[in-house]
Amino acid sequence: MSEKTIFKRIIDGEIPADIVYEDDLCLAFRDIAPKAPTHVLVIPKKEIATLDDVTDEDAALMGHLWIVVRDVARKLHLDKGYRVVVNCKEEGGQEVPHVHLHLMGGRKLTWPPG
Ligand code: D5M
Repeated sequence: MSEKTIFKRIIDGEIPADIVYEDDLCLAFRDIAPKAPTHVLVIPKKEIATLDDVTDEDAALMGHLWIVVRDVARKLHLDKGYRVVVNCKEEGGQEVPHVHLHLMGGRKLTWPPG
């Protein structure tokens, strides 16, 4: 059996996280290595490794994550704007194999990313 990911351990309460929002379907917590003054990860509680592993049946869940991103951005006063990033698999720069949305804001972000 494969080991739990770090995010599954956060979901299960085995390691601490700075949680900013939680409901039955998802969790939002501050990134441990922030790339912007505000950097939050929004993750489904369902274990899905990558965006490439999302199925049609996950459509409502994935839509919910976007609504949570919007609400967390409002809660954290990112009224000037923000960026949402999903890294997918190796060439996309994904390190943790549990799908997550990066919500970043609090400074002027440059484009394109590296
Ligand atoms: O991004 C994975 C992100 O997960 C990366 O920005 C660091 C963050 N991370 C890793 N471990 C933790 C813990 N324990 N708490 C909070 N944030 C964490 P990726 O898109 O996979 O490269």
